[in-house]
Amino acid sequence: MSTFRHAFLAVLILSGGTALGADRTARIGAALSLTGDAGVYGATQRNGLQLAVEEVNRTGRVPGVKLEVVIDDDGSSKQQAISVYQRFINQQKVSAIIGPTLSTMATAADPIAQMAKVPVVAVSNTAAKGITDIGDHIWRVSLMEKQVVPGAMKTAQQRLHFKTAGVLYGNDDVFTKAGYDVMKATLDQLGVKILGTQTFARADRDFNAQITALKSQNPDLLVVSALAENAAAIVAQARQLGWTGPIMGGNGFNSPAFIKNAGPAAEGVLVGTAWNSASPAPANQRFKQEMAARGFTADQFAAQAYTGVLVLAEAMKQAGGKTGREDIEAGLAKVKNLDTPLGAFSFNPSRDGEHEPAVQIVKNGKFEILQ
Ligand code: 1QQ
Repeated sequence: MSTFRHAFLAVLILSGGTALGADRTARIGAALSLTGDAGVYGATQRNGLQLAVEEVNRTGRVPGVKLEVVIDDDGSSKQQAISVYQRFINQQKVSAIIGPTLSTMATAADPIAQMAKVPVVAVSNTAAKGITDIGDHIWRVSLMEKQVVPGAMKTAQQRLHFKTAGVLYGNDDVFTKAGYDVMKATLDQLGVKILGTQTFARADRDFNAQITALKSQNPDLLVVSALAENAAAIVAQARQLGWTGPIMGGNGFNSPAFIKNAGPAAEGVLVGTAWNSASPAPANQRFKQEMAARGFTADQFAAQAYTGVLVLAEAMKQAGGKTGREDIEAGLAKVKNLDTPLGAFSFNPSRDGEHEPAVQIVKNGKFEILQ
């Protein structure tokens, strides 16, 4: 396929709704994994972005400014993420970038935005290292695993009283490795003995050897750091192999696609989450209603993407409706206690997001927040 045709097929421009009297267009590039093994995340991220852009434009949230989001697919690949960033920065001349979906792609592509002084708002990267520490142009909405996992594991331990664990993690992905580091540190801190640790690669489909090895050590809990596709296969295979004990996952599990693909094996799986879907706060209820009205699945990734657009809109508002790269950056620094579906959102001095996390369990084929 020619590059020319590819660009037309891959790029989707969202600019729904028209603000009265809008005289400036702020173009934002969103690098999402729409195909490849992280495609399940990108699909709902796109829906969240679309809803937010429509709302911001319809309600005239940034007086005098209309948002336009250019969505491009990174194919769940580092090289493609770099190309998408280069197009955003040099051809489409975006004011800011949202994404990319995975931390692995962010570590490869964000340095390009940093060098070009283009603000990036990460909406799903959870690795502690290699994202906002790239430099002062990188911001993030998504909570890191270290902000979510310790509390979630503590809650799980209070309920399940586990004393030992077996751990399985992907060792060729920035996020799954970072998630493992936090899980290990937390288990140590909680006095849970790790009886065995096994690894896999993103391309693996058969986890029988690793699960059998862990099961033979008879731990109280199985802990897994994996992306959604691998997570579903691991959980399904663990149940097939007769693992009846509790399973706790990391952020990769937070997609409804994990539940769909794992089927009944997903029941009872626990995972910490950045989105309290049960929050009665009006911003969250409105978000869920509007998603449902469009036939979209509301999940954590959609809520974070939606929040990313609100944060950028707020930054432009704080910048007095200016939409230049530097203006947005100055505005981002002023975002504080923003009302979002994730709760009251603020950035800390390291440009990482802060808000309340939650814990969820799979019940009857759906995530349910543990109260
Ligand atoms: C990361 C993640 C993934 C699960 C996001 C989809 O947390 O890569 O950082």
